[in-house]
Order: sequence, then structure tokens, then C-alpha cells
Amino acid sequence: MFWDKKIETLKPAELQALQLKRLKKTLHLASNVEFYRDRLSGAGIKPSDIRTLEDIQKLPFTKKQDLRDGYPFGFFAVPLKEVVRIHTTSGTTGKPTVVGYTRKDLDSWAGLIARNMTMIGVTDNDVFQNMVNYGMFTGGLGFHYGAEMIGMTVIPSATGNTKRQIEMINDFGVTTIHCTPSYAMHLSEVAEETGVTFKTLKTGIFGAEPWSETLRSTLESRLGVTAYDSYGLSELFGPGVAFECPERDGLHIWHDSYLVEIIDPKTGEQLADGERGELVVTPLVKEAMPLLRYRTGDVTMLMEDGCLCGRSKKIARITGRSDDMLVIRGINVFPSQIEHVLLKIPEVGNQFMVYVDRINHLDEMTVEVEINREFFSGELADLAKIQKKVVKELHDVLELRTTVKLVEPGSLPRFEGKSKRVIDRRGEIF
Ligand code: DLL
Repeated sequence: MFWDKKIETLKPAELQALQLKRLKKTLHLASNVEFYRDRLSGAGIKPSDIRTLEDIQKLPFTKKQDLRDGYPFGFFAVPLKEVVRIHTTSGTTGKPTVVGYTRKDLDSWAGLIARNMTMIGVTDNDVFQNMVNYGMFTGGLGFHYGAEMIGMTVIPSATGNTKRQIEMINDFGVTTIHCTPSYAMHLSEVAEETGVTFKTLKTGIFGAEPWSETLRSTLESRLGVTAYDSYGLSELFGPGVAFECPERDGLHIWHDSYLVEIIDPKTGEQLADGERGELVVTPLVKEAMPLLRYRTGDVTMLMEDGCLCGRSKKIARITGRSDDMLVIRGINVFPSQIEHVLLKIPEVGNQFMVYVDRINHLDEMTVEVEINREFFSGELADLAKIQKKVVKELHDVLELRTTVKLVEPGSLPRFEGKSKRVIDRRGEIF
């Protein structure tokens, strides 16, 4: 199913022409921003130097730190009067990044969400419960207006009060839910504890953080949904940048709205299709805050094969952020790999925490995971056996020795929004 079939299935030559036209317009808008004026003139680049899409490589990158330095409105290319909404990213350190939207931006953004949701077959017959934060986070209002544009019946339940969320799903006959995969896991646990099953649910849209294929199967069987991955970031409007189609083999990124490059994060050089690197995006339809070659920090690749659904090139699911990637004794570890291993071990639960320390100049990784009572006899020997198994399975996948601590069910933190499962204490003073 298509929301805008013509644009979603443009032939390569037509798409490239549209991209180039929009890139030039974006460059023109960006020249209203002092940061870009300085960067472009410093590099001796004039808008007329961009004649083909390949010429994008002449343009400077934009980094998250640049946006932070421009706090609050330094990257707005239109007068504040024309900015009708502001969101911020959930910055954990320092000032957050501010993003602004014109009325047209909000319309374009809702249109992208509508495309995504239509692609997976939801329609105005569906009832949609949006279980993410409705504040400065882009996930809440972003999906809200996209779902309303389709004509779905929208329940803006936001986060919190899981028992009430569960009640509403059944009372209102909800067919489609949206939340982070971490919250979906928690929701399914609470439903299981209270003996509730979901009769009307069909579709789960999960995103805003990396999650594994194993978590997908777990959520699908526990909630009775087909689970789709949704990717986005505030700097590129928010959610809606890329989304899985029913094939669920990679995410369609909307090439008419986002010009995509994959680069080697160390050299900045473009990589070929099929090569994994950092996703760099130049949004093509943003007005209030145009960005040039924005370094997302997210690790993925452009997939080589086309898709049965007829839409254009996909990106692979995001394995993590290049800056989230843990380097433990020289080995790269993504938290999603740990999740993948743990979810396959029935003796332990689905909740975990990872602590990284430096002890005697050596990186040490400790994984805390909840024991699954069903598989635990209460014998200490039994506990040791389970612990050994987890250590071995983690070692087989990560090629890394870890310390595993088994903890009581329910004792680890649960997350309503994005999870924070990794605590890296190596930088702390000791
Ligand atoms: O997380 C927007 C969003 C809301 C996406 C709801 C999907 C659903 P930010 O808070 O700015 O925006 O965080 C963006 O989250 O750079 C990725 O590192 C990560 N991320 C988002 N979606 C996914 C995903 C929203 N599906 C940052 N898989 C991005 C992996 C994701 N990581």
C-alpha cells in the first residue's frame, strides 16, 4: 500500500533530478545560517559549484557538536516568526540540541509518517495507541500528526501507568501501538504478570533505539503483533526517516526527502553499497533548519538489492551508534549484540545492565541479568551452571570474557522511553 505512490516509486533518473533540485534549494536556504556561510566561504564553495549529486562531497560535514554550539537558534534559516514548533533532543550532557519547524515542515514530516504507516498496511480503520513521550521528544507529536493525517483513531496515551495502558488497549480495541522496544518489553511483562492477553492488537511500531531480531520475535509472540522497525532523529524532523515495509528486511529511507551517504567515520570518505559505516544525511525538504551532510553517528549500510515492494534503496537496521559502540580490550561491542545473546537463553530474563570498568589498566565488562525463576531450582550449583552458560554464550558471540551477575527478577530498572543499559565507568576518576 502506498501513501504517495508516484514519489515512493520514482525511477532513478527522475529521483536524481528531484534530489539535485532540492539540494540546490537547501544550499540556498542554508546560506541564511551564519555557520554555513562561514564554512562554505572558508572552503571557497559557491552554490553554483554544486552541479551534480556527486558534488555534495565538496560540502562540509555538520556534526552534533556544531548544533550544540549554535544553541539555541543558531541553525534556524528563517525568522523565528516562521518557526511554529520547537523540539529538543534528549541531551544527556550539556545543552540539548534545538530543532525548529515551519508550518510546511510539520506538514512534510506528518506526510512522511503517513507514508511509513500506510506502507505497513494501517489505515483509517485502525485504532492507534501512541505510548511515547509527548513533550520535547519528537516521537510523540511526530507520530500523532502522521497517524491523524491517515485518519486513524489516535489515543495520545504517552508514557507511564502501564496497567492503564494495557486496559486502554483492550477497552478501546487498539490495533496498532507505537513505543520504544524497551517499553514494549515492559508492557508485555506487566500484561503477563496480570494475566492479560491482547485480542485486537495487530501491529507494533518500535523504534528510537537499537533492538535485535531476537527481541523482535519475543515481542511478536508476547504481544501478538507484527513488529516493524522505525528510525529517525530529531535533527531530521524526528521519526519517519526510514521504516520497514512488510518484507522487514531493511528500512526504506525516503530518498526524495533525505540525501544519503555512508562514510568511513575515520576518513570521511564515502563507502560503497554493502559497506557498513556512518550514516550521513542531507535533508532535502527542511525549511526552518536545513542541514548539510549531517553526521548521524548511526552505523548502517545501503543495501545492494532492491525490494519486492517496489520502493527504492533500503538501509540495513541500525546496529548502534558509532559513539555508542563499546570498545572493550580492542573489541567492538554493540549493546544490541548482548541483548541478542541474552534473549536466546531461557534461564535468564529479558532485562539486563552492562557496566564497563577499567581495573588494573584492563577493560572489564560486567553484565547483570535477571534470573528466570521458572528455570531456577534454588540450588547454588544450579545458579553457577546458569552463570557459566551465559558467560560462554556471550563469549561465543562477542569473543570477549565477561563477568556475569545473576540478579533477582524485577530488580533491574525498566524504561518507559529509550533504555540506558550501558554504564561506562572507565572515564571516572579513581
Ligand atoms: O529517537 C526519533 C524517533 C522517535 C525515532 C520515535 C523512532 C521512533 P532522537 O531522540 O533525536 O530521535 O534520537 C535519535 O536514536 O540517531 C539513533 O541513534 C537512535 N535511533 C532512533 N531510531 C532507531 C532505530 C528519535 N530504529 C537517535 N534503531 C538516532 C536504532 C535508533 N537506533
